[in-house]
Amino acid sequence: MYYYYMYELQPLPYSYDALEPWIDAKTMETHHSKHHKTYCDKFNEAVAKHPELFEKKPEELLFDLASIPEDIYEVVKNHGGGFVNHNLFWKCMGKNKGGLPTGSVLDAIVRDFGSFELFKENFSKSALQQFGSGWAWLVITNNQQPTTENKKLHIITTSNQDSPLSNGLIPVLCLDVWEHAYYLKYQNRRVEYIENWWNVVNWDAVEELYK
Ligand code: MN3
Repeated sequence: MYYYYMYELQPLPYSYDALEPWIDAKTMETHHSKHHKTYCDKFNEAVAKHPELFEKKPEELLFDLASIPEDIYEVVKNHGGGFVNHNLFWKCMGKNKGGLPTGSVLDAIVRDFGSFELFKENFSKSALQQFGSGWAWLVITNNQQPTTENKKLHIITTSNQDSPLSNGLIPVLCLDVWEHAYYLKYQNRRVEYIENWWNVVNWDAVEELYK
C-alpha cells in the first residue's frame, strides 16, 4: 500500500471559535473534525485502490474527472469534491474579516457585476436558491491562458460536492449551503446564515486566489 502519499486533513487556519458570533464553534468543530474528515478518509480509501493517483494533487483529479477509473469515480467526485471544496471554504474565511474586497478582485467584481453591492446581492440570491445541498461559487470562467485583463468572474452554484474544477472553472470564493454548515445555529434560516457569512469572508485570501 502507498499510504505514505495519502491526502491529509489540515487543521483549520484559525480556532473553532474564530468565526463567532456569525458561525458558532460547535458547528465549525463538527464541520471540520467530522464532515470534512469523513470526506478526506473516504477519498483516501478510494484513491488507495489506484495508488498511482496519489502522485496528483486532489484538484488535478477533480479537474480531469473523466480520467478517473470507473470503480472509484463516484467516490472521487463526491468525497474528493468534499475534501477540496472544504479546503477552499476554510481558506476563504477568517477572524475579524468581512468588509470590502480590495485590489484586483474588487476591480474585477465591479467590471463583471457592476458594483460590489450587486455582486453580493446576486451571490446571496444564488446561495439561497440552490435547491437542497450544494455550494455557491465565485469562479474564473476562462482558465485558458488567463491574464489580469481577461480573468472574467462568474457566480455559479453546484449540487452536492460537485467541484467547479470538473467544469474547467477556477473557484476563488465559495459558500457551503449544506444544512450541516448552519443548522445548529440557524436551523432553517439559510437566508440569515448567508447574510451573516459576509462578515467572515477573507478578501485577502480571495485576492490571492484570483491572482
Ligand atoms: Mn460542508
